[in-house]
Formats: sequence, structure tokens, C-alpha cells
Amino acid sequence: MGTEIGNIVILTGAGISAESGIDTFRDGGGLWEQHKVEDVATPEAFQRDPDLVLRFYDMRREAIQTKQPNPAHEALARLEREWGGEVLIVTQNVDDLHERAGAKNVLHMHGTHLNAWCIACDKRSPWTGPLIDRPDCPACGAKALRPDVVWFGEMPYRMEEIYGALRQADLFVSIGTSGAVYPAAGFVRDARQLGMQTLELNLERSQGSNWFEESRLGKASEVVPAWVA
Ligand code: BJW
Repeated sequence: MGTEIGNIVILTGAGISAESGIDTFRDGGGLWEQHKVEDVATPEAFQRDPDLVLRFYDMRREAIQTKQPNPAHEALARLEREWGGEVLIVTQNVDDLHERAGAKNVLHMHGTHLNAWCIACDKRSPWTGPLIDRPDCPACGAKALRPDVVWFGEMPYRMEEIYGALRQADLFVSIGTSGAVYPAAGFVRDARQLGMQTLELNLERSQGSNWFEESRLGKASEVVPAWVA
């Protein structure tokens, strides 16, 4: 990587965790092949069939706790520690593998599996167990906990902070995301309009690939450490 770069915003998606054994959403065998997205990842689905949605998220919450960060997560944590400028990792992932690799400056724009959100009192609580049996909210006692993740039609978290960081950044890097879901898929256009350098690291060209000045294709566990080195 060149040394002229100051601040970096890195967007990550499911592809960075694929080699840790966490399914992506849209690849062959990905999560959406087993469950139609509209059946599990919308507020309407949760109203219609809460048991289906809670079971789907309970299964994934349990699974991610058995997974480990891979060399791509570790390389980004090292970059964050050693880079002279600001490094912000904006992840669409609801796992905690960036943090477990040692990264500190991580923003979860689609929420996290490891929180429960009480729709009665609006508090978020750390949560590692199941939600299917309708446990009490630790804050108010209501049986009104849902996964603290962002579903289609809901506003992703901390958008002002993300756009603020993009305005201060010199380089935008996208890793392991298909570019199918907005507003994250639009960040590369914002970055270009702001005059930033843009780089994509992905197994294959993403939907917004033409917007990137450079694409390096390959497995995250190989291309990310090679870029950071
Ligand atoms: C590898 C690899 C390896 C594999 N190494 N690579 C236009 C503008 C704005 C909004 C919209 C719009 N059009 C439609 C919308 C609405 C909608 C949307 O985007 N729909 C699309 C389907 C078109 N968006 C929303 O509703 C969002 N809210 C919203 O827009 O609010 C209004 C608003 C507007 C403007 C500004 C601000 C707000 C909310 C979206 C919520 C998404 N939620 C989910 C579920 C989260 C909970 C859960 O985990 O269940 O988030 S959907 C799912 O997709 C999940 C992911 O974070 C997200 C992105 O998926 P990702 O990470 O890209 O995974 P994949 O599987 O798609 O791709 C993996 C990639 O990795 C592939 O490219 C592989 O090749 C690669 N790969 N192995 C490297 N080893």
C-alpha cells in the first residue's frame, strides 16, 4: 500500500467472514437459499411469524460464537494498530470477528447478533443465548426482545458518523460484499464524488465494481493480508 494515504474507511461484508465458516447471503449455499429474505429479514416477517425469525437468528447467534477470525480480520486489526491515520471499519456483518481479531474502531451498520433490543423500552442488552422462549428484557422485564439487527426497510445504524468519516477519508476500501444492499452499496459512489481513492477486494466483481478504480479478486484471507502488507 502507498504511504501517501491518510484516513481510510473500510466497508466489510459477509465475504470477509466466509472462510471463518459463516455463510454469506447470496453465494451458492448462502443463507438466502435456505430462507427467503422476505421470510426472515423484514419487520413484517417478524410480525407474521416471530418463531421462524427468532429460530433463524438463534441458530446463527449460536453458530457465530463457535467461529474464529481469519487472516483477513487479523490483517485489518494490524492495519488499524499500525497505520498513521484514522482507520474506520464499517461492517455490514452482525458477527464480532473484527473485534475478536483485535480491531477497536468498528461500526456495525446492520447491528449485531450479540445484542438483544427491547421493543417495549428501546434498550439494547448484550445477549448470547436464545430469544425463542421470550426471555425477559434485563432492563424493563417485558417479553419484547428482538435481535438487534437491521432488517430491510429499517434505517441502518450510525449513518451520520459513516458519511462524516467518508468526508474525512482519503481511501475507501470495500471487502467481501456483493454491493446488492443499499445504502452500503452506494458508498463507493459517494467516495468517488468526494474525490477519494477506491479499492475493491472481493472473490468476484461486485455489482458496483465499475465504480472502483481498482479491483483485486481472490479470497479475503489472501488478498487482504497482501494489500495490508
Ligand atoms: C468472498 C469470499 C471470500 C465470498 N473472500 N470474498 C436504493 C437506495 C437505498 C435503499 C434502497 C435502494 N433500493 C432498495 C433499497 C432498500 C433496501 C435494499 O438495499 N434493497 C436491495 C435488495 C435493493 N435497503 C434497506 O432496506 C436498508 N435500509 C434503508 O435503505 O433505509 C433507508 C435509507 C436510505 C438511504 C440512506 C440511509 C437509509 C436496510 C438494509 C438492511 C440489510 N439487512 C441484512 C440483514 C442483516 C441481519 C442479518 O444478518 O440477518 O444485512 S440483508 C444482508 O445483506 C445483510 C448483509 O449485511 C447485507 C449485505 O450482504 P453482503 O455482506 O454483501 O453479503 P453477500 O452474500 O451479498 O455477498 C458476499 C460477497 O462476498 C460476494 O460478492 C462474494 O463473492 C464474496 N465472497 N466468499 C472474499 N472467501
